[in-house]
Amino acid sequence: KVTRLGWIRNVCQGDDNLDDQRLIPETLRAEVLRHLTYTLGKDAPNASIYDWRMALSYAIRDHIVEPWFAATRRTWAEDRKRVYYLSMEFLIGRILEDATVNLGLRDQAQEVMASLGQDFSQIVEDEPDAALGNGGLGRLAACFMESMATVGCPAYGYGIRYEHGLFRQRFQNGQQIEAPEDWLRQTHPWEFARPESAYTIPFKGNVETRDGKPVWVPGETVLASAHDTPVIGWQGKWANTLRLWEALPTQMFDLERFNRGDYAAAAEPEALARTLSRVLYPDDTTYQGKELRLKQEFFLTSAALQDILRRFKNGHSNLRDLPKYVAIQMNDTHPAIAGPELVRLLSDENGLPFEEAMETAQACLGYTNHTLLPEALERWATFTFGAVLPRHMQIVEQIDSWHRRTYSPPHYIGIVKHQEVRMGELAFVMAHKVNGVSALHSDLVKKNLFPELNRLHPGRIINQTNGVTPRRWLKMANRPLADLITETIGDGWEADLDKLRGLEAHVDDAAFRAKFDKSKRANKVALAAWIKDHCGVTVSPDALFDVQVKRIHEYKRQLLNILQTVSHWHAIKQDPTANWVPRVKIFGGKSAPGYAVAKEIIHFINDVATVVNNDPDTKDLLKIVYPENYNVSMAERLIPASDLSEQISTAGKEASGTGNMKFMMNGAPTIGTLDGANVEILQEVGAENFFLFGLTTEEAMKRREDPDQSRKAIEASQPMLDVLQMVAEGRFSPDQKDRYHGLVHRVWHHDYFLVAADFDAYNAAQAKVDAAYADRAAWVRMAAMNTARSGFFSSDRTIRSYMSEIWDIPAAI
Ligand code: T68
Repeated sequence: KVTRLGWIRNVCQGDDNLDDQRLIPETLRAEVLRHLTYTLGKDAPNASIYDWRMALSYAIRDHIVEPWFAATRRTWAEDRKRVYYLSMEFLIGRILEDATVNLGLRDQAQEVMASLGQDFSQIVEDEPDAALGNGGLGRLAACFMESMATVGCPAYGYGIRYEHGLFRQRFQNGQQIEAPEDWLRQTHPWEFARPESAYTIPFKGNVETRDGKPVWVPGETVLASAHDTPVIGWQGKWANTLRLWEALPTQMFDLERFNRGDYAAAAEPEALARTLSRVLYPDDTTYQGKELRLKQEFFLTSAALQDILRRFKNGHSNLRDLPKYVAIQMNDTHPAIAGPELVRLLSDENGLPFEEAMETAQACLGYTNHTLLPEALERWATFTFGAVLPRHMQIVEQIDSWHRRTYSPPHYIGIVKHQEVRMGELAFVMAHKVNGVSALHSDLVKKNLFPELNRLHPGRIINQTNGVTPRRWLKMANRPLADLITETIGDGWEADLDKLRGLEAHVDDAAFRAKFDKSKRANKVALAAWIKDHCGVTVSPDALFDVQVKRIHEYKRQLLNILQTVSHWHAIKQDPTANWVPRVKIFGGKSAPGYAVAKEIIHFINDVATVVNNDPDTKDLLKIVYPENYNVSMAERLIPASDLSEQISTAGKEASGTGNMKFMMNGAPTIGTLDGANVEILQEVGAENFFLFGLTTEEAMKRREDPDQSRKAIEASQPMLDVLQMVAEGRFSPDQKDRYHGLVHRVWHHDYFLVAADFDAYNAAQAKVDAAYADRAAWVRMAAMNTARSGFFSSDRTIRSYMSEIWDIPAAI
């Protein structure tokens, strides 16, 4: 029998022979009971599911702390370079089960809780999602944190500890209603508050000149106070820190006003300061020039940079050495104020000359671009920027003229242009590497987004294709398939996903295929029960589960999907006795609260679902479900149960996509366009295992040149004409027949995202899917090939590539 610390020590020393050193369940049981009793002050007979979850979480957290200390000590001892990942979003989801999986304690945890009369899966589901992000960008940051811990890359994630994460979505008469999310109402057991690590963040005021030097005299200050969550990697060999900042007032409250009886005014400074970390902005891929958002961005960035410099100085004195020990990655332009802020800290506060500060900052900074959509590119009015950050406004001007002086661009490239600060250009100029997130996207970043800057700085733009962590998205979310993989090719694939190629040797073995099919069916049966429970719709696990889950956006074309669904429904009704493949169409996703067109699409999908699901003619052949409040934990349930992955964005618009990779790993072939990382998925899996359709990026651009393109496409397609006519007639809105006239009008006349142009091709691809699904052996083979060839999309591969090509950090593991 090995003690807990002894076990952890063995793991830390790289002893992989865990089997005979497993923590014995009696120890874990005692630890859970100890926390229940002494940390929570609860007696077992009176403990609620919440109490048990907290007790188990604390017990599991204890096991993370040892490797966490070990990793931190080793980083200090070896004086290693660290990565600092700056992101306004970390879309983490639940932590408990993921932590037990990575520690190799999942089965023990289940056993122990059963011995205490508790159901482990219920406890897991009691945990609220940490939803500190909107979508792909935030989830990527979370996958990267897990992969950095897995590959042993010393790293800190820096973000904001939003009191309210992404809103909760409900449907009322088919329409999206937003309600505040409240994950911190219950104690969050995974974090350690670090009130001793706090920094003053200045805002506003003005810049004075003293002794010929600029001095920023702020008009307001708030305090950034740290909360640390350890992030444990696979097998607990390494752990890093996610440090989230909470905004607090620098003065608690105004005692004088309080004593005068003016209680509301007395509490004002506190309320004002706290608004900075109150709520996550729910807009993805659109941008609004709100002052509070700029303040949030500076709050995160300044706190992070002050923390980074403090840690650096604790062991080093020459600030010019900063790039040897510090790599700072900007997750999109949201923390792009890091450029001028680092220059300010190095020059104003530490006395480096401007040009040296510039060089040092650049050598530390990297910038990841996640979008080409013009409406998502951050630009701040110089008026707002200068009022909130007066010193930074001066530094930005200085950077702009330095850049022009140093590189003499043939064309005028302004960071400040038309009275706006352009954050993309700023981030580009301040970074030594700029990366896109898929091969296609990185090409477009060079050609379309920053063509001039790319000519001026050849080699600065590189590609880093996204990835996802296979621990959460396969090992944890899909136990039946994970177990089959281990049974078939042995273990070790979790941290070396290319090993999945070993499955290819088995795809022609009928016995293997039967097991593969059985694992998928188990997930579908579980999902069908959940759908019955949550949506009240009965679906058959024998139907094809066709899934599109992601934020609702015109460019992602949920509208194309639902219009094709209408067409399919109509076709079944025309010929009810034909050999139709039963389908379940599953949608999931939120719209930005102010995005009216996206909200209308949600309403429309729900209206179509109501009609179709109540139609006796198509009863066993077509169902549409749209569960409310899609989030990370719902994704973990839906993706493993999917047969078909919908990745149908207009070519040239989806930077990468990461859901596409999760579906592939879980054995769901893609129906998709040549967009984002779909291109690389197609390349890896082979055209015979992918349902490709639609215009290419170039063709799409060309097509838009014809102002009449959508009308022509519609008039050339009888199915499209039929569908639009049904919608316009009010077939799906009998209570308000003209409800979707606007929607139909837009498809006819303002179809920028080319729904009409791609409709027939999509329809044909869906018919191919039906035919393929009907041939069971061939279908399962195709599904298995998707899993087998998904190794490239592990975020471990992505992180190793960032380490060598951007951060210049060698791997420890
Ligand atoms: C996504 N971007 C891309 N943005 O759309 C997706 N934006 O193609 C890509 O796979 C993913 O990033 C990871 O690279 C987003 O998710 C946002 O969420 C966002 C949030 C705030 C402001 C702007």
